[in-house]
Amino acid sequence: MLFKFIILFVTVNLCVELGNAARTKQTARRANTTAQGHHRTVNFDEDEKRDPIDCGAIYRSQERKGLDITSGVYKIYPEDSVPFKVFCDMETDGGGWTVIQRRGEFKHQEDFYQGWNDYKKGFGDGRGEFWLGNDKIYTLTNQRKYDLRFDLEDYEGAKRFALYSGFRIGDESTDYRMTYDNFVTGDAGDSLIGVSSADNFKTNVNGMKFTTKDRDNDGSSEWNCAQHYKGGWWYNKCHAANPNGERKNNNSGEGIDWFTWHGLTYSLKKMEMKIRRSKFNL
Ligand SMILES: [Ca+2]
Repeated sequence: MLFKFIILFVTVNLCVELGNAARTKQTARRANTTAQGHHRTVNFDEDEKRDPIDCGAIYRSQERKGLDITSGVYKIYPEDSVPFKVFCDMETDGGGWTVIQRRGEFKHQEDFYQGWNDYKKGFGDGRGEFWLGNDKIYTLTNQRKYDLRFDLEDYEGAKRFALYSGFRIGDESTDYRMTYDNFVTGDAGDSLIGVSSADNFKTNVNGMKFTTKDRDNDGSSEWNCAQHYKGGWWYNKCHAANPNGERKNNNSGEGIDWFTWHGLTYSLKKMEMKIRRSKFNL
């Protein structure tokens, strides 16, 4: 009996020791990761050794294996997260884009006038209209440095885009505060800044928290911008771009608007938001 107890004691101790060793190794690896952080944006070789953390990694992996690279739904394995499915745009400007939002004319038209928890978790159909979800956007944009691209289309079939660098959002404790570094390029113009100069019409949304009809974090002390403009967004007071606005609503600022292209009384036919690691094409 005593002998069995000693064996058990030794075994338990050994397990604890092994556990500690594994943890130390993990910590070391994490520290290493942080130290090399700035190299990661261009080093895709490293990503070959693990599950793809985004659509860009899938693109490079398929490319290397000489496989077809088609747009569609893929499973990704972001760091510090359970895996989830996303729609990958493998065509636009070299492909590798993880789509985080889509508006368009589909059989099922999604309601984007939703509450905090809906925007937190995401909603809609990944092959149709959807919002990926603020928790997932947080997870994705905090792995590396990402670009954000808006692809727009009007009812005449004209297409324009806008590209931003360094797009990132905070977690729920920050109310999903959004920041980016710069407007890079795009013939749609920069409507995330909009017309911010006028004091009573602050449209610059860089640094703003997320606002929904049931959670007011915007820059207006007079009203809730999400209620006012029928969406959920990083509203200031309130916006010059309303990607989650109401379809076919041409009232000022209430539709799917992009001020620097069609103003605030033209709700666009299509809109997509997608992210990709910076320097993907280098
Ligand atoms: Ca308000």
